[in-house]
Amino acid sequence: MKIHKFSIKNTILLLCLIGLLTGCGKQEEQQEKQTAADTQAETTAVEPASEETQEQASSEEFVFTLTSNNSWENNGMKCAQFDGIIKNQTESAGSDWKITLPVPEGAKLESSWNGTYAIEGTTLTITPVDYNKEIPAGGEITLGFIMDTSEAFTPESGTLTIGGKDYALGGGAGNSTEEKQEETEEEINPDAEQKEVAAKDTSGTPVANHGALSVKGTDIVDKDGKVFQLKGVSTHGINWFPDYVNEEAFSSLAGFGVNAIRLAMYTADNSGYCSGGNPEQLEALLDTGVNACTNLGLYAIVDWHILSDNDPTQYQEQAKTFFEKVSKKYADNDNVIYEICNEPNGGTTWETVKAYAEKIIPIIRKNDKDALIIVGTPNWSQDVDIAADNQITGQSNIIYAAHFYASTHKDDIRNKVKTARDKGLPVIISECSICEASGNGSINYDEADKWMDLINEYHLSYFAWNLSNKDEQSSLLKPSVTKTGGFSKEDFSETGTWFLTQFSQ
Ligand code: IDC
Repeated sequence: MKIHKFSIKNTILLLCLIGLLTGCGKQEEQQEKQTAADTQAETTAVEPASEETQEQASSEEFVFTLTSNNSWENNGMKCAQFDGIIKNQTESAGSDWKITLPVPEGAKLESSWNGTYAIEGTTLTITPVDYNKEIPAGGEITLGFIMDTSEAFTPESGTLTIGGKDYALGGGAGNSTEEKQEETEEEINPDAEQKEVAAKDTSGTPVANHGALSVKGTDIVDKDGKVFQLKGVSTHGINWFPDYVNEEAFSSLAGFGVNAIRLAMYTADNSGYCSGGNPEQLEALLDTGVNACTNLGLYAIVDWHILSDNDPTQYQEQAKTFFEKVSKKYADNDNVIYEICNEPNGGTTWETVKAYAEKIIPIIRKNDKDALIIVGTPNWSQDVDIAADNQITGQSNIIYAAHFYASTHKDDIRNKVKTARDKGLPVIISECSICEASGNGSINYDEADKWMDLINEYHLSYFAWNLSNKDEQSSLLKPSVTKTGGFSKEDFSETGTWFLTQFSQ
């Protein structure tokens, strides 16, 4: 990844172009270093390239950081994603900003966000959209774009305008030796940044082989920095189907290729954690589930399953206490993942969910510095495109939920997932099935296959709803199957049988 940092002070025209070499899929060794902490460091660990820069940087009023952390080749074009942050370090709002960057001839924008983008000739102009015309005092705005060019491209000069004043951005003066070295490597091996996907396990448990997971760009990666796909099963509400939370059940699922279990604990509804259920018993049951996963080397999601409590802030205080407790309990477990709000719905906006997440995430982080945290999105975890326009910043290992039920959710939701991914949002399908959104109704195999194509194209992690024999289409077991572990193929329903085929691939 390369970081280009531009510093602006009043009428002094100043550019600090600084490179920070951390790898971005270049070399395996570098990938290993690209841990959550590194990701966090992307925008903070930038060292001034010279004493002169350092002196000037200390009195910066605005700081514009442009990071290119993902690049690939498509039809002979070099495609790269650039993420920008403009920080306002003054005590008054900055307004009417404008960025112009020289770009190579023929450059084409694939997608862009949080700005109005136009390429004319060899100049890219970025101006605000309605909601980010003003950069609040002490605040920041983020923007980004994916651009195709015929040659690998590193922005080295340009102009930033804030508050009606023009500031020229000089070119390349602060390039560190490290960055030059990286550029040379890129020229020699233009494919070096292609993603490496973890190979299918042939022995050992998933956790033994892949260790602590983290989020890198839009992907979940394993301890070796290789793109990793969770193939999981979600329990039904453990409040109602506690008997399936056992090692024998999970072990037989693992035998079919499952590497993760989602422990769904309803918060509201009848016997929910916050609505009449017994919190101690539910916590003990979760613990049984997590321990079973740990013993089997499976990943485990602790799912705060909001549903009829449409808005996660309804039980926010309980959520705070709960996540404080569980993150302390599982701080040393490499296999535990936290899902902080299953499906916000009923008109709950992304702003509300984001504000909730921004309260819960630091509570988890106090105990567990690097576990994956899944954040639900509005409309029953469908609006990942909206979350993509206003992502949670300053945190690492955050991934956003998209859920589907293939008979109901089709191209409309797949397009949201594609849009979100194009905008750089890491997405996880933490719940899905192939029937209707009711959890019942008919199966749509054509749509299910289309979903699976998308899942495989993006190496998305997915979790099949639900491990029970309840008489509804989404149950993975036949209603007649009364055992709660040691499942064989014949025990699975039509839905279950379809998922078994996917898990085994
Ligand atoms: C459904 C169960 C059903 C239960 C109901 C309770 O399948 O047996 O009676 O919840 O409200 C979701 C939810 C998930 C739903 C599922 C199917 O996350 O809790 O489970 N679904 O409706 N989102 C979309 C579909």
